[in-house]
Amino acid sequence: MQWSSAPASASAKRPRSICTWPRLTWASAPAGAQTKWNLPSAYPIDNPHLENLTAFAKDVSDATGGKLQIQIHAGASLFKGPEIKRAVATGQAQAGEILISILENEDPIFGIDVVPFLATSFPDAMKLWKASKPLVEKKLAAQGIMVLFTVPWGPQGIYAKKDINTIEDMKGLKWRAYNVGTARIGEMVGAQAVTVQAAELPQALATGVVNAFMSSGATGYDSKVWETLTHFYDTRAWIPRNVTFVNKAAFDALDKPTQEAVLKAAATAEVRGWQLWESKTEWYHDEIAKKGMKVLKPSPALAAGFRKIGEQLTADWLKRAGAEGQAVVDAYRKM
Ligand code: PCA
Repeated sequence: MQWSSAPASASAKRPRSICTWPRLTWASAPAGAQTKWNLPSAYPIDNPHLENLTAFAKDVSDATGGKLQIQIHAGASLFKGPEIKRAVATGQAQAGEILISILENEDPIFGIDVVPFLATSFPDAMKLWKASKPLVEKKLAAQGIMVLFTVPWGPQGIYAKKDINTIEDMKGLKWRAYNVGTARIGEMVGAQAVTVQAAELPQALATGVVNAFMSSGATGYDSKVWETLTHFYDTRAWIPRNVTFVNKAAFDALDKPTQEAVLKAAATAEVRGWQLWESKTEWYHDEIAKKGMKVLKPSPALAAGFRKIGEQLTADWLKRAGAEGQAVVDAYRKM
């Protein structure tokens, strides 16, 4: 197999049987030829998501005798997080990994994992994925994208530079958001919300653009949060997920055994990824504590205040997602 970014005029001269996708063509090549895929991610190389993606690429290479090489690009080095889905849909990258909830603006179903308190444990987050998977797959398939696997982050807590005992204490914070839901929380608590991708978070903290945010222990650790902030409240409000996907035309251009190797390695990666995050969640909390962060349980007042915000956000989400979203939530609750 080979892929080339031939201009339209050049591809027009090629045989009609080759598969075309905007800006790219995939043509059958002699057996034994090597195919190279690029897989951009927005997260740092030592994050468990990247550890898992690197192992996935190795599994694929091993299983295909090196016929399919997947090059992982960490830290938003090839495309920024919000650009990756489009890059894969248009074939600028063959595969990619994104935080699925950054697509919530496009369709509420992509934000089901970040509805507060809907699924706060790893087994529940897996159930929620199973309930929503057919719809998520269908919506991405309509854009020429095939889902390979999904992997969670750690549960989300609040980082700050002072005691947060009640929701009122969050007023006026410079609140870093990473998707629609976290921006909305910032607005609801009277903070100044600004969207900052994880790759830019260390700088936003260092320069004082933000002084509070919600995320996992891992992203706090990756951002060396202890250099600027002091408190982490383990609210376990939701478990966001990343999804790794592939341009369907690129996948279809592979021979059958290579396709099977990709799917098998993807299934293995999903299991390994969930295990990694289950086992590392406490580790991250311990590590940020060792670096000097106060890792705290939310006070009953803060927890209650957050529940209320969660209820409002859940109601908003259900309204936007309509009957389709309600059906997924009903299916999840029956699991
Ligand atoms: N880390 C990513 C998304 C969720 C998480 O735990 C971030 O903060 O951008």
